[in-house]
Amino acid sequence: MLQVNIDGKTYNVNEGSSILEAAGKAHIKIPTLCYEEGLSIYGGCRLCVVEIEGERLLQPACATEIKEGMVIKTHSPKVQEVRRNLFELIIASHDISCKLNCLTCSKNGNCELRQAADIIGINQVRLKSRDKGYSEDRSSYSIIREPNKCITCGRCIRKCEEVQGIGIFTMANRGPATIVTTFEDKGMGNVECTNCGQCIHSCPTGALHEVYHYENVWDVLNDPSKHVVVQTAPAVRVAISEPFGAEPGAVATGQMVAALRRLGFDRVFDTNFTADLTIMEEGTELIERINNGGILPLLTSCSPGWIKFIEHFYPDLLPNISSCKSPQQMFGAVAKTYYAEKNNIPLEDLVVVSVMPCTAKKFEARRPEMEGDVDFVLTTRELARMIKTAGIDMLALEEEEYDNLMGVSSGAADIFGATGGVMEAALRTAYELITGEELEKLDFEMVRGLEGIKVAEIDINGLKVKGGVAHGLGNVRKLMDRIKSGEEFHFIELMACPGGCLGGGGQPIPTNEETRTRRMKAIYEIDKGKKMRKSHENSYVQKLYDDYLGKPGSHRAHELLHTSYTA
Ligand code: HC0
Repeated sequence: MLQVNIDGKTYNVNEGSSILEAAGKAHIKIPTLCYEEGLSIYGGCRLCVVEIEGERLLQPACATEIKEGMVIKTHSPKVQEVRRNLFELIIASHDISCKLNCLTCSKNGNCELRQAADIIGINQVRLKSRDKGYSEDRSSYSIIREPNKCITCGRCIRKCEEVQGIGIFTMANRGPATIVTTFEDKGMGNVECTNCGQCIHSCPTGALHEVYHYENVWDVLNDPSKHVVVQTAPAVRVAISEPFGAEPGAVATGQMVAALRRLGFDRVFDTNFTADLTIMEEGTELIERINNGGILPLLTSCSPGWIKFIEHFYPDLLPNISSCKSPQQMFGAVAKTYYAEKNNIPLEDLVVVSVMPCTAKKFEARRPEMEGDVDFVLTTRELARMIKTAGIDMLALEEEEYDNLMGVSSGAADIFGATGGVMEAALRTAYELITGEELEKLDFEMVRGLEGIKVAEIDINGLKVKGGVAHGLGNVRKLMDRIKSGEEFHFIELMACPGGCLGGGGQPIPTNEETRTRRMKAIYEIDKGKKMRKSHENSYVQKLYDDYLGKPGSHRAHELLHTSYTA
């Protein structure tokens, strides 16, 4: 422990801490823009400068390590003046047509520039905002980049490179002309972007945001000739209440369902229903591959960011990918056949909308292999915006139930939203279907939690089934390299986003270590509270097989629920 004096008070601080960390522990807020927990230190914005006794120059708190006996002033007049000047320079390179009112900006309500302005005490902006004149990058199905709002903090660059292990962004030009761009300025849709949207969580301004579908959804909701059904992904229910002021991890399933009905959706269904269906199909595929000497390990196929990643970086492993469509796409396929036929709804009138925690799901819905299953994909943030725009006080609503037929699901489906959840759900079903015995302990703790890579072995009828789990594409890459170097597994779950879907690029801001942890806890509590906790016990899924699909892995099931990917 080291002793330091911060703003006149003495603190004991862990060796190796930065001034920023030490101040944070002392509940002193120092403004930052280029700093983000979990990323390397850049020290570029300089907004966090502090005064250190005995040093002539101010030092950046994020990049300066605490030394024994340091005397630090975090908000002295000198510090404040320098911060105000620096802030004005940053603002001058940002498109502030919003004048920091953020009326039309995607970061309305959580712009870090606005938050920094509050701490610094900005009451005037003397420099004129420079029109950089860059055009928006609209080349991606999932993400829009507005370079005029970029303040070159470099967080998106570091997130993409250090956490996701890809690196599609780079700085170009020098001095005031510096910008963040993609390789040869090709646009995000034309480089190795996986559409995961983690860069959106890192962007302190509105320079990165999802491609909005909510206006299209308003249009169909307001068209009386359309029958509009909606599905909600497992991880949305534990995050949707955050934009309404609730604590992260507050569960709002019933209120969300009620709000969706008030928005005008004709039926409110659950992606969890097809998550249970996925377990039946993927479980069958796994058992077949094990029994018939098929290609192993079987790799999950539900995270579209991961699918894009394997196509770009490990195309030789594509035969290992499960042929199952993701639950989102299975839902669309079933809605446009089984549901439409059962209810005599002409296909031209039926619109399928998804609410997903994920930006890559927008890309997935447009993939030529399965285009048409799902019409529009809203992120959790977009849904919150629609509910607010309709004047609905969501948290005050009485809870409502999903519609039947495709709205009933098991706890195994709920846990799909957390890293390790698909593996656990599959193990619960595989064990019982193979052995014919009831599984005594349903909780597979060894595949839970936020550790980057998890490995587990379970004995099923004498066969030691080895599973692997990785989340965040940086970890996914490490696990893929282990497979390529010969390590043997039977089944591997891969999710593009840190924490799994609960940390998806479409989730409310902030999405960080704390919110991920709390949403994850909520997901496991939902599962624990359910009576039905295994996918194969879902009677509505069984009915779908009886009425329409035959049995898992049938010809009809393959036509509707399976696909293939090519690099
Ligand atoms: Fe997920 Fe999914 S669990 S990918 O993370 O498998 O987005 O929540 O909807 O499709 O069910 C996301 C979340 C889903 C799908 C499901 C899977």
